[in-house]
Amino acid sequence: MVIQSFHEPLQIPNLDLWQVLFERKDRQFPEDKEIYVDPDTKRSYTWTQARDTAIELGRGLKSQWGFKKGDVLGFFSPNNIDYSPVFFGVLWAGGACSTANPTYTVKELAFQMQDSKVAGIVTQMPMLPTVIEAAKIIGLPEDRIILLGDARDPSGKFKHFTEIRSARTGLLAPGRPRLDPKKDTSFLVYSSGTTGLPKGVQLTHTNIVANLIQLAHCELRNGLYHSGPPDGHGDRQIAVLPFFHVYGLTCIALQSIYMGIPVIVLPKFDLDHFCKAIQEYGITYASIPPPVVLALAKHPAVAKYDLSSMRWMNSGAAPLGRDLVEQVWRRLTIPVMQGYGLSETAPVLTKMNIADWARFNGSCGKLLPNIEAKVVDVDTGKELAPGEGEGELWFKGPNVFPGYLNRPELAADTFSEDGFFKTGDIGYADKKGNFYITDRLKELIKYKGFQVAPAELEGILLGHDEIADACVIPAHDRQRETEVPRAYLVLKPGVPRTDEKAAEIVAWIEGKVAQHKRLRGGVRFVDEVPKNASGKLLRRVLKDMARKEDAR
Ligand code: 4UU
Repeated sequence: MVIQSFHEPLQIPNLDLWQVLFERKDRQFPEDKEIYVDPDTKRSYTWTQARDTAIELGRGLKSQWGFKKGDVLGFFSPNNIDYSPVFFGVLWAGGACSTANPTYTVKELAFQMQDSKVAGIVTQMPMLPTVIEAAKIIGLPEDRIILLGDARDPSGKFKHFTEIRSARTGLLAPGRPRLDPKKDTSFLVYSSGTTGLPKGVQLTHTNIVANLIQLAHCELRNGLYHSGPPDGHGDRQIAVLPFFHVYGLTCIALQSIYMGIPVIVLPKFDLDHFCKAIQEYGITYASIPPPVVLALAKHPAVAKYDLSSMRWMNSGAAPLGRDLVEQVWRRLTIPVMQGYGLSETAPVLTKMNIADWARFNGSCGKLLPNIEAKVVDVDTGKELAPGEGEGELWFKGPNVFPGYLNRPELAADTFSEDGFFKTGDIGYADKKGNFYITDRLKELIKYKGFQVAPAELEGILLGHDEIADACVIPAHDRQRETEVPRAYLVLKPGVPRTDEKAAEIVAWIEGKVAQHKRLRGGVRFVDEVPKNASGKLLRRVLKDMARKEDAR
């Protein structure tokens, strides 16, 4: 049974993202409205400044690098107000952006940049050494590394992006290539999907355009997203979610310029910095992951600030405990509403309506417009009606990606025969159409909303001299409201199964992976890792074991 959205279907224009953001005629806010604001340096971009910076950069990339339609620029940077104007430059030139986690190690960065065949990488001074090493590995010339942000290279060797520009001629400079919004990629974000290593999720222009329109429709209906009068007293948001991840990318970096909502851009989450900015700028809403909800519910420092301007918050990217939602409400009278989505769906699929908030705590909301869903029984393949029970969640809609980069063989496992995307998430819909996520069928681990691919850690662990076999699964750290990776290991004969050995392995892997992939759930030694007759890891058995252990 196909579950339909209760919203009326929306018209999704056949335009590319640049056209929708910068060329549409029905913009509801003035062009000199400040959109991206840095609270520390006070530097900002208005809508026009973001557009003009992008055109100049796009023209510069074209004339100086020969950057053309289909080329890819890699991003390796924490949030900064320059981040979006730079990716708009790439979009202007008809290219795509491959956004990477700026805490990646050299190898992790090289993997993604190689896989997406970047023509260049944009970064900031503190990450420059990592980028230089990664560029060497993939054979990218050093003059294709450029900088954004406030710090410049004192030696002058690495150019700032503002040095790669050519002045625009006329209001909307000619020279943009013609794109096919339904086919051409705008962003390549990386996700491990249901199994294996991270893969490039090809988000088309239409995928992102659709999600901006779908989301805006819901939030306007909720009475949110006021772009406000020209003097700027509309909604204001704050970015602690990173722009390299699809949640921060669509819901903050892009939605703000689409709807004309100023966004205070923070480089990372720091509770005091976050609360101070909310108070100082009268922030009215925030998209956040569950650990930030936890901090708002419990951290004593929150009491030092006046957060009364905040009208609502959206939590997503990982499960959120109902009691935390209640605690935030009691402490701050802020409703925290949930959304649910994936990199592969650009990202939002379901969203809570404000009218449902108090009654359906624990739900991640209802289907966005133009989205259809199925709940499919994992054992029988039966399609379940709302209220009939839980199964794997499948979705179809204009925001669903066409496939993984260079991996056409994955299509058969990723999509059903009738074109539904199989998420690998387990959940159900109630009779009112509210969705609930209850478990995960796929391998993925989410540390504070960040993806950890077990296969990647297992591959590294198997490279350890003393490890014979490995299986990594999510454990639950309730204190931090997050999953953490835990390794079940078979040691080679004669290697002692001691606490020291466990600590040694945890420390060994720390040097090899980005911070969020560390084995925070620890290491457990076992005689064998459970496998089925054909040798496939039975993660479920260990996941259940971990669940029992963590519940103690
Ligand atoms: C339980 O994390 C994301 C996208 C997050 C997002 C986007 C818009 C959240 C809210 C919102 O409004 O993408 P990925 O690809 O990094 O991870 C996707 C996975 C899902 O498959 C699911 O397992 O993250 C998990 N997830 C959630 N789990 C995402 N949202 C939720 C949720 N509850 N609300």
